[in-house]
Amino acid sequence: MSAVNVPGEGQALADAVARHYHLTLGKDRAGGDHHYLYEALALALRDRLVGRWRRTRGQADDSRRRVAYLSLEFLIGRSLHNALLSLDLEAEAREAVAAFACDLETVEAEERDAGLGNGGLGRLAACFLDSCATLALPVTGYGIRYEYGMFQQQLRDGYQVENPDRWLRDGNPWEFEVPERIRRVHFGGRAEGYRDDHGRWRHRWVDAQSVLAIPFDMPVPGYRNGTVNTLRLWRAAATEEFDLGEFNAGSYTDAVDAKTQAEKITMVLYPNDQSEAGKELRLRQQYFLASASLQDILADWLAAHGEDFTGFADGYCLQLNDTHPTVSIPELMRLLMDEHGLGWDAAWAITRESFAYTNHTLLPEALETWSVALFGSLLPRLLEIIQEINACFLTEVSRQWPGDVDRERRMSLIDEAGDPQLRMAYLGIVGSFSVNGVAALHTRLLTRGLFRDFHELWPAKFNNKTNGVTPRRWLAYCNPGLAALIDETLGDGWVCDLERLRELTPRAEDPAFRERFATVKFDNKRRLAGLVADSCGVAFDPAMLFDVQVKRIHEYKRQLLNVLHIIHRYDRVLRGDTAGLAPRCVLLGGKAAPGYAMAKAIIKLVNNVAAVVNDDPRLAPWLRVAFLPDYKVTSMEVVCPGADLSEQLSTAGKEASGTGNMKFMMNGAVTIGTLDGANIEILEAVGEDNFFLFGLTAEEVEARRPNYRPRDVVAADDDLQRVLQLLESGHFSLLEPGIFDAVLAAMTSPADPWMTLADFRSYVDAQHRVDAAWHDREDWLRRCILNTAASGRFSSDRTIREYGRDIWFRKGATR
Ligand code: 26Y
Repeated sequence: MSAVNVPGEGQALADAVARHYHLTLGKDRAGGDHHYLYEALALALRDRLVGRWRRTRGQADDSRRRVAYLSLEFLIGRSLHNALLSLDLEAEAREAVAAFACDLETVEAEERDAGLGNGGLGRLAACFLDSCATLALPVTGYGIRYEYGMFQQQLRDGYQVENPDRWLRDGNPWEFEVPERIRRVHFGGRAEGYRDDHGRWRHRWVDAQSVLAIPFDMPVPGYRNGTVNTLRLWRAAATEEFDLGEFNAGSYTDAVDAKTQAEKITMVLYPNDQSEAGKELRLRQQYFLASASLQDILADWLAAHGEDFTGFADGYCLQLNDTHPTVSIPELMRLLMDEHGLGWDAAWAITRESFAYTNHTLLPEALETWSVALFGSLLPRLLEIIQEINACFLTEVSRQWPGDVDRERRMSLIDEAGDPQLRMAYLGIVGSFSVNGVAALHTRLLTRGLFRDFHELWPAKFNNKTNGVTPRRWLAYCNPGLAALIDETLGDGWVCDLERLRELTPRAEDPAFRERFATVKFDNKRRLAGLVADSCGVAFDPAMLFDVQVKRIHEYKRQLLNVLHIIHRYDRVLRGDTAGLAPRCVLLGGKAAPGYAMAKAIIKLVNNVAAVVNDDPRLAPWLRVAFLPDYKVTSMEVVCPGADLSEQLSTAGKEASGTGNMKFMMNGAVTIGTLDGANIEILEAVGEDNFFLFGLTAEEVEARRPNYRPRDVVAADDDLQRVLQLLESGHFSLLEPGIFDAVLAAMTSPADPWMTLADFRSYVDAQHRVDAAWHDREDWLRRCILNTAASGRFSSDRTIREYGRDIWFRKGATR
């Protein structure tokens, strides 16, 4: 990571910042406004990216397959430091802003997070773009430029309150509008058949309303390699002639109304992580992204190859980030057939060989379905195409399994039980040449469960791509202390070759190295304690164990298990049973979907427990608890370097992969977790001695489910009884009796899908092992170092290489 400073570069950057500050923004120094300084620095860096961007486009190799990564979410966070790191200009930028009597951190704090995603899936897309650019792969991200990103979370009396996130209010210096590539997207109307001039039977979409799609490009810089890729985000706007037509007809207000209707499409990100809403506007967003992006891709194809689409699938791979953009499959069919005159078979062969689909969840409530009636009224021509795809597909099924009507019903793209529904995941499978899960267990569960029939039909289509995270943001940038220590120990080069962290393994035995690692961790804990003090008003002592769980709030992630353990600890201290306890600061954070009552109750519970614990002086030496408000990408950049213990508590078989787990590991936290998602691979990489494992396995969970009796579990466990008693007695809800009744009822119900109480004992025992391990400081440090050393596999560079090798650039394609 060592800075290779080009002579004069520092002065050039300082001049550029001053020029933008004074000339582009028209400010003088007297104002001392940090925001303008941020903008000036961003513009100066952007200038340096633009030439590389042009060169990257110019060097596009036509013999190489290009990839479009289609995603409704890109959770990119801040861009300034990422640009600095990529361009290797941090020291120069520090000097440039010092001329304004400002430090770089203050300037960076002026940037708002681009919160264009909910959680894991959206952040994964952002990490992938970083790896693609760093590996110089021709990958373009396509997404939506939401006017309002993920809501801002506030806590009022311990309850979550949502505030709109107008992240673009002060402008976005990183984006370029590209008006010459505006597209037109249609909704409504009807499909009709007609005979064309050559007497061929064709289809067209008539009487539709159209909306403009305006692209905004964000640069995606590779790490010190001169590559700059593109993230193209679409904004919706009303068509001019629509406006004008209404205006001439004298109905100005109707014209304004049409404009707001059109713009509504890209107004707001749906904050429902993993729970299907079935809202028409959401379908509009999906189709808007699909149609605009495919038109954009086809325009490039046409410019290079004309109307000959024979090689299209060799030229492009279209990667679907979950089912959200899967309407792209029938849309490509429509464009090829209706707009470009291809026949069904040719269009289908191209489509099927172009798309690849990634599944990110096993939760039934997150599997997208669309009412056939709604879909047909909004996208009538696409419904026809899907029905045709389904008819052909079911013929294939019946050829394979003659007479197996039950299988046909199971596999149909349309669920006919009740109000007919389109099964988007099945459409994704049928219309793609590759289907992947995001961790080994997840892929296995998919092929044995949800997608079993499809796996039997096309076993070769299915593959696993275990997730990863970008070591640029999640180590080099967020943990400069550790990065410097690694630089000094291994030399540079590890940031793009993360397996080299393995070379740290023998250093775990070196007391001097352990001490330096400890110093870095302590500094990071101080920084995290500062964040907690500022945003929660709770004092965390960096000498105590920092125990952290940050992620979306969801029952399957079992923040409740964490709370039960906190209450158990509280109870022990009050009973004077402190033998062997490690003094802990427990931090939780995350957003609940606004309509998810149980998740919101869990937030309130954490806050109430925190209030009781923190107010009791007897607990001060043993336990502090805080809930970090408005958890986002930028928070994680401070949280993961400062954690000692990473809580990964999902019910086995429910978390597809997890990626927060990888960020903590990379930064030298030890995991306490279940055998779920990528935890399993983390455990394999680091070894059982360096991972606190607990809980039922996925198989055990399913075996236990039919005769699960939480009351028996409680009866057999004194600690759990006391914990539940404290909850039931209203000890944590004195002012609002009964507010946790629903939480208690859910946990103690035999139908509890998450089986929280089933894992309580095993979890508490694992926590005791954590305490014991903490007391042997040298041993603990050894574990931390070994976690970082074993984290190389979880670089998204490795993941992206695998996507490249097996999916995007696969040789001798069975495609
Ligand atoms: C249909 C809609 C309501 C919906 C919106 C967002 C459905 C799902 C989602 C988000 C899913 C998601 O974030 N899944 C996560 O993907 C990560 C990246 O692969 C995984 O690490 C994580 O385990 C999984 O929960």
